[in-house]
Amino acid sequence: MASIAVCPGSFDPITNGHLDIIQRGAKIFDKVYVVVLSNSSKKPLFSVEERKELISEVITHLPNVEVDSYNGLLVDYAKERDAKAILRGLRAVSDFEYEMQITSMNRVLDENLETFFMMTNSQYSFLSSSIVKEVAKYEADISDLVPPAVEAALKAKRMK
Ligand code: COD
Repeated sequence: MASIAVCPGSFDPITNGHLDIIQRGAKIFDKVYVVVLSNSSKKPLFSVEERKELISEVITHLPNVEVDSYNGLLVDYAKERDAKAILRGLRAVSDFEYEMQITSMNRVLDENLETFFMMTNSQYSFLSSSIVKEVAKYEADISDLVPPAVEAALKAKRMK
């Protein structure tokens, strides 16, 4: 039986930290669905379609990874895809409480869905979409933080 994982997030926009988790996950699972979902506590800069487009541009070298979006609960998406695993990244202790809450809620909603955490690559431990958006606003060099397509998209947003 193929091992199928869902890697959920806001991805507003995708960073090298996200990409690292996706690439490493793609070596472990037969199939990984990267799914853009809504986080009700965040106000996104990029539309769902823009976020999906950026993700698809940076995963072309990963044949077993597919990008998608879903308007609903993560557990329902996982069921639709027949996925038994959720893949998440952990940066610091500060991530732990939030991830624990999400994981516990998802387990209440579907006890058969397991969440797997991958520790960030130390070079990305400080990296988040929010921090990238913040520094990009001031035209800082973000070429080590995001793929070139994302850098260009952030620049285009600034021009608007
Ligand atoms: N290094 C390693 N991992 C990283 C890095 C980095 N530098 N940056 C981010 N990550 C990890 C995050 O820790 C997270 O695991 C993942 O990448 C995605 O991060 P974000 O910030 O893009 O996504 P979130 O945390 O906003 O995603 C939250 C969801 C959208 C998944 C959540 O709100 C959700 O499931 N929404 C759908 C509704 C639902 O089912 N709700 C019930 C559960 S709360």
